[in-house]
Amino acid sequence: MTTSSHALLAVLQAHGIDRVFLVPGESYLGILDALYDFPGIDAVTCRHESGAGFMAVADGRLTGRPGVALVSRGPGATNASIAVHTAQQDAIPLILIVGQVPRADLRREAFQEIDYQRMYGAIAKWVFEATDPGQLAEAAFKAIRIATSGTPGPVVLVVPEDLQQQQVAQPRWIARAHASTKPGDATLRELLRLMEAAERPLIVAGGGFEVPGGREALCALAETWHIPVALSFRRHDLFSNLHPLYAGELGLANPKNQIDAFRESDLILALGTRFGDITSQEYSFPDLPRPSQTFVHACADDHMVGLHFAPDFGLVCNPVELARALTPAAGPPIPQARPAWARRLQDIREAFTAWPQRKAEDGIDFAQVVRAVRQQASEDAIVCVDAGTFAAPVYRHFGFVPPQRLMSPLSGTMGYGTPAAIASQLRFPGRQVICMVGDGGFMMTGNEMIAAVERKLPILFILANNASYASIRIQQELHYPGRTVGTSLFNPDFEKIARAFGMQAQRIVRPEEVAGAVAMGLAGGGPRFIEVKASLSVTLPERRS
Ligand SMILES: Cc1ncc(C[n+]2csc(CCOP(=O)(O)OP(=O)(O)O)c2C)c(N)n1
Repeated sequence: MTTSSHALLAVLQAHGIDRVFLVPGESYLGILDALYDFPGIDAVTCRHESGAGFMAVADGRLTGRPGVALVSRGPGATNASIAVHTAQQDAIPLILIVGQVPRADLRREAFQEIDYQRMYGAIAKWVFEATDPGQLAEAAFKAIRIATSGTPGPVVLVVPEDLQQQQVAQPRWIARAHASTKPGDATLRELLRLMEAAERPLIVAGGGFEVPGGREALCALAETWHIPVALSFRRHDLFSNLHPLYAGELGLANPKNQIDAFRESDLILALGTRFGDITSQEYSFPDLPRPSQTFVHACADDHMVGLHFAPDFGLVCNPVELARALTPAAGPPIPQARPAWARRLQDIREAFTAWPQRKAEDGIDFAQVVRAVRQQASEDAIVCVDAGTFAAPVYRHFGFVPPQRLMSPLSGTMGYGTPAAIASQLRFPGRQVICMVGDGGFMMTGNEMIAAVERKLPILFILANNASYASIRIQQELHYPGRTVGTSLFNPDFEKIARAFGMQAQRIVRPEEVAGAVAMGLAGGGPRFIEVKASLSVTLPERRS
């Protein structure tokens, strides 16, 4: 016999979960107490449930296992909801464990009670409120299965406080990996025939390749067939951005000539991607509902295959296995027109991603900082970015080369960057972790930075201080020129804040200081902080006079 909370944690641990992120609460004291007996599970204490949730989302992304966050009922659960939404949008496995009022008080509008089924119903893959202590181990098992299968995503386990410490049988729930799925031989032959014939094929690859061996399989497929690769929204780190076959990311700011060129493709292999609204340029590429190209859509989630675009081949399968099955050992014949096609897409991408040469009068052009980071980052650096216009050069110009990683929220949420950096460095203590964050986003979850000091994590935090919610200010200037409201920021002394946290900190105001500051910041030895007086004007649209 064991307690119900021990049973729950034992199932999580048996599935490789070795870290949880939490803000404690009286509603889950029983689970916390059981955690005391699991020294193999690192409990990371956070300062806000959004921080705990974001760390769990980042950890889930890096491990492929569910990230786990534990939060209290009511206020804790509502604070954590931003991470549930992010996990859903980003397709990241997440388990959020929420304490709950005792069963006797359920649905009586008790203190801090919420009906989580209703609250999380629209954003979680599964919400389960236990009514019996014997259910916890099974619920943990199902949570892992559901969070990691199909399109990965968030699940919420709700545990009333009175059933957390009851005696139950030892758990026997162990998930075995499912046999991998790939199309039958006849379909594979047909696909190979299409790939041999296509003059202007294009691979659009997505998060399905974010698994061990996925990047290698994608690269081998592209190189063997000499097919250009476009990556889905913010999946820059799946394929070398410097590779001649890299055609670019389908994101928020593609130039028209690039999308026009993509339209000229005669075969699209959409592999491991949901092909959602941003990747599809608001459902305008390819043509909807019937693409003009031969359209192959392969995704592990049957709900996603053909959801927006009617494919000629809709394949519910493991995209990595498919890529391997479509990569013959001997190089296949390549149509003559293909090298010129690949070269054309490469030229467009190179022109678009060339570093800008701008002159800023009111501070440092943050693109310069990103460039210095690019030049000095290690080959396996993990770059964590928050939401904001400061991050635009990261997406457009950085040029990620695996195993470098880009940790950035597909959901576009502010507040992700700092917690993601903590989780990344905890997961990979030997890798360089760099966090870039705006003054807006930093004030949302920057408090989590204290964990870097506590645990001596050598993260480099770079804050772009433009005294503005500039992303929104830009939109205001575009749509309501000269009428800005609510987007100017009155800021504290960030350098002093970082020092007060116990970090080495530096403020830079001149372009000449950038390279040296980044070098110092990457020197290691503990967390370091650079506040950049960032130009606002270079990011704003030109005023029409
Ligand atoms: C949690 C959250 N709230 C609001 C927004 C809307 N939003 C997107 S970017 C942005 C401004 C970001 O400001 P800052 O962090 O200073 O970066 P900047 O754009 O100035 O570079 C806002 C308010 C959001 N994406 N996420």
